[in-house]
Amino acid sequence: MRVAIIVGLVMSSLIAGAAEAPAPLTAQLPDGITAAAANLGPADGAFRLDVSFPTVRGCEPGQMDLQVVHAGLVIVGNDYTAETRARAYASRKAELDAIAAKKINLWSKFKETAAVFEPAFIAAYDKPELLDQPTFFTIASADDQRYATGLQPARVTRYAMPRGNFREFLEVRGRECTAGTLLANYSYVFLPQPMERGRSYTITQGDGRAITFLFHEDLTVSRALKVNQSGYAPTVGRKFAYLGAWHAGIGPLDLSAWDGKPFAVVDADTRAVVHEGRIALVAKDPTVAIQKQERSGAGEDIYELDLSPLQAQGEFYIRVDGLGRSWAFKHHSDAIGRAFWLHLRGLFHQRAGHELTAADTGWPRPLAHAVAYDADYAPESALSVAPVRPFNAIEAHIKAHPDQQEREPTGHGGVGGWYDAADFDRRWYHYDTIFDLLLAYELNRDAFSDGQAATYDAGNGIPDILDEVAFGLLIWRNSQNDAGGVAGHCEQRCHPNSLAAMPTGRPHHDPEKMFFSARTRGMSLSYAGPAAHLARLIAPVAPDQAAAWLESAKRAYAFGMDEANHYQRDDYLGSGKPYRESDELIAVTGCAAALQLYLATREAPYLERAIALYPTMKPHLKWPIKFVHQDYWWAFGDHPDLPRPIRDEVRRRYLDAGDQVEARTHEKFYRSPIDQRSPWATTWGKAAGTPDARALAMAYGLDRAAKFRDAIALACDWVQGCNPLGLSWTSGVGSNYPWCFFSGESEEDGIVDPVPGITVYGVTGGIPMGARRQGFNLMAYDGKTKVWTTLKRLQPDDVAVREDDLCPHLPYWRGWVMDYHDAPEMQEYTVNETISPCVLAYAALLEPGWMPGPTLTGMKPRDPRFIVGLWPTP
Ligand SMILES: [Ca+2]
Ligand SMILES: [Ca+2]
Ligand SMILES: [Ca+2]
Repeated sequence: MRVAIIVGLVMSSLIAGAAEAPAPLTAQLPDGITAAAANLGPADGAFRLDVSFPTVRGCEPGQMDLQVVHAGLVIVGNDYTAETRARAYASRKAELDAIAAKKINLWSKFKETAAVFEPAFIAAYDKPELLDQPTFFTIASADDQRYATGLQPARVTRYAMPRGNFREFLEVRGRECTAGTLLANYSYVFLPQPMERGRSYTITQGDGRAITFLFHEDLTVSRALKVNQSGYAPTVGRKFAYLGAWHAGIGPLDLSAWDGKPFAVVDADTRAVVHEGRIALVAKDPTVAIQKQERSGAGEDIYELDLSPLQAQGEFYIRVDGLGRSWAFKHHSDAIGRAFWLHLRGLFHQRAGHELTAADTGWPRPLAHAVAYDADYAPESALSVAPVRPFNAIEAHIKAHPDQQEREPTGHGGVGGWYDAADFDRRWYHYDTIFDLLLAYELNRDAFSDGQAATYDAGNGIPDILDEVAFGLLIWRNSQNDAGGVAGHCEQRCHPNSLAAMPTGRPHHDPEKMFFSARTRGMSLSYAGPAAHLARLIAPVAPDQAAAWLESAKRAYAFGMDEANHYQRDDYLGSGKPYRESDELIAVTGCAAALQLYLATREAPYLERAIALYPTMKPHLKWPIKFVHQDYWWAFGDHPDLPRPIRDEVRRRYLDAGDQVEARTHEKFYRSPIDQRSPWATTWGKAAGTPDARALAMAYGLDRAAKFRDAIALACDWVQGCNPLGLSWTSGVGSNYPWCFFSGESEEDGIVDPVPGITVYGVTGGIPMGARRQGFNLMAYDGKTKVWTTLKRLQPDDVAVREDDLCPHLPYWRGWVMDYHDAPEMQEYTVNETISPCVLAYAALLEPGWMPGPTLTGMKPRDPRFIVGLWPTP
């Protein structure tokens, strides 16, 4: 670890951007405000940021931040990670240089370096203790006479939490990479006098850092106001913004002064008021009981701002006297459209085995993983796990076949499908994504068109959302063998870069080969259903392609229905254990495939087979396979040939599920469809809310009830900003989104603004161990006693901490760690758990004929100065 090199990508880019002039305005400025005083962000991007940003002086850009809560309270952010590391290195330079010069293996060097450096860092990390002392801060104003001479705060409290990762050259990797936590300190500065509209204030700290900002309710965002940062659909009945704030580490911030007070919805261009309402209390610090533990849900008193009566369409913000404004949002079909488009982009950016060109995206990347080889391992599904897991199976296969040849001469068997997550595997679970896209299309056919996604799929006559389905299925079609069998897993022998062999974490730097799993009956039938479904949907516009998909589906079905092809091994890969592929998976996917082949061909034998298989399918449609929704298409639409009893039974089940989920959106909380009384943690993407909206979308597809559509919209609101953190959980969507998540491509593409369209797992209800040790406290590990010791508490004494690990007591939905190194379970994502459920939810609300405009299709990475999420709100 060469600790001297610490100025990361973010910092250098911020410096580079600082000299540019602010973008031109489209909106009128309020009287008496000049553009220079306001320091506005751009108004002409896909999301307008023409709100006032603070101006930082006296420290490295990016290491300081200011967030306004209301006229009497601002939150000053300070990050000392980089300078502390530099001082720590200087304090032990001779020892660290000596270790660096040693001829020992890299892992030993890493450990020896850490043993010297980490205590030095902890010793050097002293500034934060000043950050709750009123004498450390002076607030002055050139245009508010009350502050002419500079005043001290009435009160200051502080809090510390991780805000991302920094980058550093690591010899153990031989390159710069993400190495640790950016430690953010937040000082809650209670002002001695409330700020006045239109005045600028400078807070100067005892360490020489200073930050200047404007207070004006038309230009200054209050972080206590939460909106869907893309916006709301005019066609939806239930629309809300929220007011609430947590006094970090302490409890709900008292906002009762605004209870019953008016709010205005203001046109972002003309500043005309288009709607007025009154702020109303929803609940005082409501509790949740997720994981059977009753605790504060948001750490807030939650107030609502009812936007349901809003009639005007356009781009607006909410304004509240003495508080500030919200982020800009649309009340227009584009509000749904642009979020839908970006979620679909998330899949496009996860596409495997092909190049993303600069013509198609502002985040291009080269070709990778276009080749796949054959191996003989069992693909994993919800109903089958083999005794040897795929990584080990592939490793064994490589050892046994050192002369591995490409599967086909052209070598393009690896094209198609989506990277699962930060890793590059394509797997059976991705049929959930196929399902989401097919359902999206079936729900709302008139909303989807060719050219809508603005990629190279434009102009082929096929609605682009179905091109995405085709791309997802292509990997499996490419795996199809002469007998018709299809693989269900395309994997490598290890996670990317486990062997430290990649120059960066980007896909095209991955030297590991991809291997198809064995062709099994269950996987072939899993493929046959959606392939036939796709063929049916594109037949009117692309008959040749439809015929090819149908022919492939028929062959896969024939393979899957033939018992002679059953995959079984007496001694699976030398494990000494037998393996036999799951009969349950065959029953479930066989029935679904037969039904889809019937709907595509109207050939009676397929229907007869589907009806015969239904009784064997039904008992398996429970957890863990429930989420595959294999029986849904029996109930969707009104096919007179399908037996009425089956249709009614399936229909009832999905409507009941939809009713249960819809009921949750009436709880006195943020109206998400998430079960706030669930016995399970909100892991694996459930925190996004949109996975639960699948049940709503399916119910909506059956009876078109407005209550289901409205509840889907509330799920969209939750994931895009109507949540305690006021955060959009999707990169590129809205104003305030995660910037540092578990994606080698996004982290190492040289672009600060993250790859768009990625919805992270989010809050899981716990604080990951790594963040306890390096984010909320600084702990050291004794390799001899194997004990962790807290060397430095990062929280002040007045923040209640837990006895066992000194971590703060956090309300459930505040346990947010934007540090993928230490909290991968929050900063991971997958195409099927987070991205495609968002596509589906927004697709259900999309207006017929919607097309993106040029600011969206031409979307480029945001100037780092305006990446709000670099400093999350505590
Ligand atoms: Ca994976
Ligand atoms: Ca197309
Ligand atoms: Ca990036």
